Amino acid sequence: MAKIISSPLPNMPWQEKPAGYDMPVWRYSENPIITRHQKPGANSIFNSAAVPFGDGYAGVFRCDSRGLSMDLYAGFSDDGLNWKINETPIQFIGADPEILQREYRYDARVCFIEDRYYITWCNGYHGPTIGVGYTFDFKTFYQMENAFLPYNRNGVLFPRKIGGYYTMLSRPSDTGHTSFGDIFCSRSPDMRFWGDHRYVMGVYRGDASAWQSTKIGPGPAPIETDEGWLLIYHGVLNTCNGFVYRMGAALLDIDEPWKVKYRTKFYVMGPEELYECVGDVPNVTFPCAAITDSDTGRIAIYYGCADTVTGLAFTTVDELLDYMKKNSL
Ligand code: BMA
Repeated sequence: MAKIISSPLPNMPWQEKPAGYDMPVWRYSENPIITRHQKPGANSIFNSAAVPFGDGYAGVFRCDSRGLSMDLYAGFSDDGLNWKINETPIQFIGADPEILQREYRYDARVCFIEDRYYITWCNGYHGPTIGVGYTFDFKTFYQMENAFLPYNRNGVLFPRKIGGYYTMLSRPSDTGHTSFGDIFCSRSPDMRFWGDHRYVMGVYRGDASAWQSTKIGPGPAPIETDEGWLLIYHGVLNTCNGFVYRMGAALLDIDEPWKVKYRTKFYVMGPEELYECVGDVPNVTFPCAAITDSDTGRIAIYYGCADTVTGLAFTTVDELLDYMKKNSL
């Protein structure tokens, strides 16, 4: 068994793979775990992040209001399945007042590094860029400077410093519904000044792997394993009916994570169920968080479904690594 390098989490949500199922990632049978109206006043709750916190779990949720404004809300759960989401959005403090001004906030990732939970999200600042903040308790949230110039989305931190630097994946974009997108890696000594920008991987041009031919972006914080960083990412195909978002997996070098060792030619999960195919934006499965148990190699993936509700899916480190090695680009 490949080894996940983190802590045991024996109480994490889990279901065994259904008999006869031939995909490496399978859905929780009670999906969606969060419905569109779970919080009063919400139009939709999706593309959200969960982490172990205390004896249970905490998360940062994207809730679009019935005015369709996009904002981030803290939420809590005992079991990672049943969530209570705060009624009011996160109010960040700190930073320069100019940076604190909210245009829009969406698609948060949460990553525990050293002593705190960092939050990265798509932050409106004269166009989308990567907002960065942190919390110790999911009650008080501090905002820092944006990591990059606009336009950028999908800022995803690694859970520890690599070679002495905080390290972040991101996907440079445009002001709209970007029709391109490759994954890059950047480093920072202090979480404020980012540089050493390196290309990690891009869209696949050709029909052998068309599901990732329009744009790709990092999903959950990479999972450290004894074989490298396991990255779950999204890949997009542009069709005559719009974008279709599926999930893939890659293995990145442990010390130089801009070097890709394997990358799935076939998607590992895509929109199939009704709640993934029908909603405000049809045909979207968008992973934003993964929780793991180092003892068993289990992985639970939180993903947005059709930009409307939140689903949970399961896999293991061995399922993904085996699939990747057998079907690598
Ligand atoms: C992306 C982001 C995501 C969304 C996806 C599909 O550009 O806006 O939040 O899930 O499009 O609409």
